[in-house]
Amino acid sequence: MSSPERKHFSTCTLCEAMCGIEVTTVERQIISIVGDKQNPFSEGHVCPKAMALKDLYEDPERLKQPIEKTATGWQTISWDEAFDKVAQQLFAIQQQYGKDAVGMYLGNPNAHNMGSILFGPYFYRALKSHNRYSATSVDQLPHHIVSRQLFGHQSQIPIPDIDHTDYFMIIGGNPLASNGSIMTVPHIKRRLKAIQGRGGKVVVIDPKKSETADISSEHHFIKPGSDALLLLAMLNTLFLKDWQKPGILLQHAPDLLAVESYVQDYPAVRVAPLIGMTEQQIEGLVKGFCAASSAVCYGRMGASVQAFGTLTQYLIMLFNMLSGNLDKLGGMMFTQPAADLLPHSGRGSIGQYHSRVRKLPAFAGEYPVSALAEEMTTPGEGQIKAMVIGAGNPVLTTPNGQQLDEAFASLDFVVAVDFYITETTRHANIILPPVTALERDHYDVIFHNFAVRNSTKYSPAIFEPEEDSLTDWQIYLSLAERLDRLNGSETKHYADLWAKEPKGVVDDLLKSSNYQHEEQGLSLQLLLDHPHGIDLGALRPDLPAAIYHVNKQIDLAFDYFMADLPRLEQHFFSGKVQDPNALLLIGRRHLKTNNSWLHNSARMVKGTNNGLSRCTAQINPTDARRYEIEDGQMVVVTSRVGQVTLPAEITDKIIAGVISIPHGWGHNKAGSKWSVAEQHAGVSVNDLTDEMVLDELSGNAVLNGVPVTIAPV
Ligand SMILES: Nc1nc2c(c(=O)[nH]1)N[C@H]1C(S)=C(S)[C@@H](COP(=O)(O)OP(=O)(O)OC[C@H]3O[C@@H](n4cnc5c(=O)[nH]c(N)nc54)[C@H](O)[C@@H]3O)O[C@H]1N2
Ligand SMILES: Nc1nc2c(c(=O)[nH]1)N[C@H]1C(S)=C(S)[C@@H](COP(=O)(O)OP(=O)(O)OC[C@H]3O[C@@H](n4cnc5c(=O)[nH]c(N)nc54)[C@H](O)[C@@H]3O)O[C@H]1N2
Ligand code: SF4
Ligand SMILES: [Mo]
Repeated sequence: MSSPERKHFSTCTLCEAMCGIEVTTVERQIISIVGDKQNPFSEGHVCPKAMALKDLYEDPERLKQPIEKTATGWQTISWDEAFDKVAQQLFAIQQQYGKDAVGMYLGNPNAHNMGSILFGPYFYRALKSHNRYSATSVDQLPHHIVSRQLFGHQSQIPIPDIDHTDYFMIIGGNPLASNGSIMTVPHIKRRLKAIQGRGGKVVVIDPKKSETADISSEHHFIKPGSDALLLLAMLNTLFLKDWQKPGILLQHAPDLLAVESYVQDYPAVRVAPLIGMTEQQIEGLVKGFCAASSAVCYGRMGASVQAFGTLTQYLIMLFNMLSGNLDKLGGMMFTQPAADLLPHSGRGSIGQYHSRVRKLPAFAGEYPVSALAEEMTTPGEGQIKAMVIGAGNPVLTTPNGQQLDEAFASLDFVVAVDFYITETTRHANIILPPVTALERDHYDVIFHNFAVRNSTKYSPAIFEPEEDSLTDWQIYLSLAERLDRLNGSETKHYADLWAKEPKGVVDDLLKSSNYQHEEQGLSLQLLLDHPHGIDLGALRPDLPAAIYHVNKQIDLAFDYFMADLPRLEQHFFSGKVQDPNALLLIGRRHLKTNNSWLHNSARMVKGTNNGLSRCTAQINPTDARRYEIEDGQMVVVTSRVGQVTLPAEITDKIIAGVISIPHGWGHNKAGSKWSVAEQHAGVSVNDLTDEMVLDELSGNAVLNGVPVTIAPV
């Protein structure tokens, strides 16, 4: 008799949208993955990537056992042997060179992994190294700093109330491809159309007419990296026209109107030529925004990961406040998550200590990842001699990847917690592979905090763990316990942690929430009884409760943020001439990619534009004529740090003077092991991005607006 089919209700963890999925299995096989129509949050939505969860699960190249690099190649070893060896090596290196000699890089998938979030910290604490890095500093670091300063907690980030707004301004985000970021929002297209359906507007500001711009009500091209200027001019216009209406927000931020004095020097007429817009366009944006009964200005990747990313995010928040749209229905709103980690997590320290070589400030215990290579290669006390990589591929995802690749090769010891041999983990001496997402319990401890609607959902592992398989938290806890023992530290608490598991922490958090469902308080058990999740309602106005500062007031921190204005002046108005042949490099995402690591799924890499690989250099027809480049022709792109050769794709969707190359490609390094990805290698755009150019307020990398030159091969 054949085994029966079983249906499981779970959650896709690949991007931030938290789509509910219905997974059909027979024994340990996945038959199908479709959207869970009964999930109250995602209502059946999934994107093509959901099927990649199956591909990942089935991938014959995915590691399931620890492996060790030996003279004769990779050898499988037991978990115990692997843990012992790793702990002993890290301990020995720290004994010899000091605690900071072991560095750690944490990648993006950790944010989607409740085990790593809740129990990973035991391992970092056992390491006691200052050399901690993560993908945050190639991504959302500016948002954390703005929220830390204004609202008192790095993760208290307000979210666009997309379902109630009448005017949605998107600066440097392309949610139609990314499915939203710092805005957990399944069904984005439907929700954007709904804004237009109720007579509202979706306005996109982007150097490219992106997929989102294509369905917008208005799209305005902007010169990469100049968004801070646009925002300054928008604020200037707001005061000039006397359109400011902060209303009740003045009670929470009494010095809000003082913004006027900082933006005086930025009238639209001064700024317009530098950003590639007209005065009329700028005024029109402000007018439309202020005339709407509710409006929200939201900036993401393109606005954050550029030379003035932190200033831009700050000015966006000021604009929302001065137009009266913070903490208002249809504006930027705080969330009320059921399992709220924020009160139990670090509020985010700024510049408590500095990196050894370049003296860059640490934020929340992490240095900017742009400093990682130099910390490995510059001799002296505190030099990194060994690295731990957890769910990250920084050789492809961080600036000057080529240099970082070489730096990794110089280390004494590398351990990776990952299930692939990637461009980065190929440097490991030992790889510790956790199970994939569908084989572990899941609660979105981060993304409920960023969701456009309050909801709660727990997804137990779909499969019983395979024999001899471990999840991330079990790996981290095993290492932490061993390290603590070697260091002679207290280890009594580990027994409780093993028994409690991350899900026990989630249960505690749920039980401490004020939410009720059908007259019952929330708990893990209640969520297990409601496998599609539970809707907890729309976002609610939440000031001043949402503020973590003791005085319950928003701290506008003018001195901190406006201190960046002289640098901005210098950058844009000093008369410094740009290389007339430079194009400005920006990035892009495709619906079927996920940073660097879904290219081993044949389903995700097939079906590309014009028969070209997905990794093309998009340029405007004007630039193509200027440099005598034909569509599909190979071109060499050069920056201060490196050079890549890839096919050109000529499109008038991109503004002249700009070139777009996606990240996460470049699967052509000897020793990585994902054969499908290697057939679609592409090149790594981060061989062009510059680790020495930073958003100086935050130390965030500058991945958009990088000057490059281009020539046909
Ligand atoms: N030029 C340019 N560069 C960029 C960007 C850009 O827009 N332009 N975007 C930046 C952004 S926003 C980000 S977030 C970073 C991402 O940068 P990273 O986080 O460094 O890279 P990922 O490609 O996400 O790599 C994730 C790795 O984790 C592994 N993995 C997946 N799931 C799990 C898991 O559950 N557990 C463990 N242990 N491992 C797992 C995968 O096999 C893969 O090797 O890239 C950044 N880099
Ligand atoms: N399919 C898919 N989805 C993903 C990911 C993925 O790799 N693939 N990655 C996930 C991750 S880790 C993240 S952080 C999110 C990111 O999600 P988003 O923030 O939506 O990022 P992108 O899709 O890269 O869109 C960035 C947009 O900014 C524009 N841009 C570039 N430079 C500038 C500039 O200087 N100014 C302005 N105004 N615009 C600019 C680009 O043209 C692009 O349209 O996506 C997540 N979702
Ligand atoms: S949008 Fe796609 S990748 Fe993101 S959670 Fe939903 S199904 Fe997964
Ligand atoms: Mo990201």
